[in-house]
Amino acid sequence: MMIKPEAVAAGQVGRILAMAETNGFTIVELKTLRMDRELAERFYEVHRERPFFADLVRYMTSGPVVGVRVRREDAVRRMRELVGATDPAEAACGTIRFLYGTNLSQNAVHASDSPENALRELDLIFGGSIEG
Ligand code: FUP
Repeated sequence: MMIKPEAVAAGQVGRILAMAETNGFTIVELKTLRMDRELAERFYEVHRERPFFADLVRYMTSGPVVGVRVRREDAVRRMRELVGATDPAEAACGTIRFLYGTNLSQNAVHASDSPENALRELDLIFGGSIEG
């Protein structure tokens, strides 16, 4: 998962990490970084043709983000459950986006949507894999 700029700026990193831990995820690796345009474009390349792409890249490069590598059985599906719907206004009560998201484009966190994308995104942020 990744904690997005508005949530980092609002001081919500600790609370979001605590929610992951409380819900059974082990935090394996953390990295605070400022994405440059090239990295943000690669991270969201599936959305390159979408009308919101330029705004998305501008937002994701607007301040530091926190990359979070977690471990858990069925981690991708369960993290997406914990994160909630893309639009915080539609996210279920108690989800991270319900609690901390601002709007559809500033929705507090990113969560990988498949194991394949998780590997690709982890490689972009952390570079390479780790044991175990
Ligand atoms: P999700 O998998 O829930 O993060 O959602 P998507 O992959 O559909 O979208 C990725 C990001 O693009 C969202 F987190 C926010 C942004 N987005 C918009 O800004 N506008 C939209 O209409 C859809 C997505």
